[in-house]
Amino acid sequence: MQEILDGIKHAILVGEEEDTKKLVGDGLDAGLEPRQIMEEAMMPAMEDIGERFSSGEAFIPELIVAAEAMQRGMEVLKPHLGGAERGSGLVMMGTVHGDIHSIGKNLVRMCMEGAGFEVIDIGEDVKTEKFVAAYREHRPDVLGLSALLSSTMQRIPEVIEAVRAEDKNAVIMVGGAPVTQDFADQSGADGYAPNAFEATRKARELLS
Ligand code: B1M
Repeated sequence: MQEILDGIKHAILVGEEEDTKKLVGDGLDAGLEPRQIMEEAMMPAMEDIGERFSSGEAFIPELIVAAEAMQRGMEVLKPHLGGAERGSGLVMMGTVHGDIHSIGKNLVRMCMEGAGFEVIDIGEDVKTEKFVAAYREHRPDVLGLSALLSSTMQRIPEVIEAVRAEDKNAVIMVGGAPVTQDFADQSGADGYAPNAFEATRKARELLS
């Protein structure tokens, strides 16, 4: 099993999309849980490439090919991400303005869909006005905001304030690598989750 997990991590790191898909499938066939594949192979690969980027050993093209391989692997996992408990309700999510990171948000979306939520994904680099307009149009039960940069997470309080001006009862949850529970509380969010699995649990909790 460890061999498969190591293989997935390596395939993502070197951006081998076909190998990643095959090995994720092999892992599932061998009885590995989707969460284990995610937490013990796929996420560590992204952390590793991020550290290599920080230390100057990897560059943007390497981040991009690793991200593509990660996304292909996630597609294989997607049908297996359903939870035992079914959620219900409409969730709308997007990554804040100035931020094009999509993988974390996509994973949260997949887990929520797997758990029975209907999810409207309004994409990345979403301007505050677009969040408000989309909120007005869809009136989701939960709005999810994602941010991956310490700079762009500063947009979160602004989006929350603007959406609450539209609907003071809007239920809003936030997440992304630099976001913390403290930051979420200070921003006025109703919920925070550190990862996609917790995000699904938190959305259920907020709707119950
Ligand atoms: Co960028 N990047 N990146 N990047 N990138 C980071 C985030 C960074 C930490 C890398 C580093 O320096 N070590 C760093 C940010 C530093 C900081 O601000 N703190 C960084 C930087 C600096 C940049 C650029 C500025 C680089 C440059 O151009 N010089 C640039 C910015 C572009 C922009 O947005 N304007 C940039 C660009 C890119 C790529 C486009 C090349 C690519 C993204 C491709 C894509 O997403 N389609 C990329 C990547 C791949 C990364 C790393 C390596 C991986 C991110 C990722 O996908 N992680 C990342 C390093 C790292 O994370 N260690 C890095 C895997 C993913 C599953 O985890 O996104 O954390 P994550 O999501 C988790 C949780 O956070 C949570 O659940 C998810 C799943 O469990 N979560 C939520 C996320 N959203 C949530 C919402 C919720 C709840 C939970 O509720 C609504």
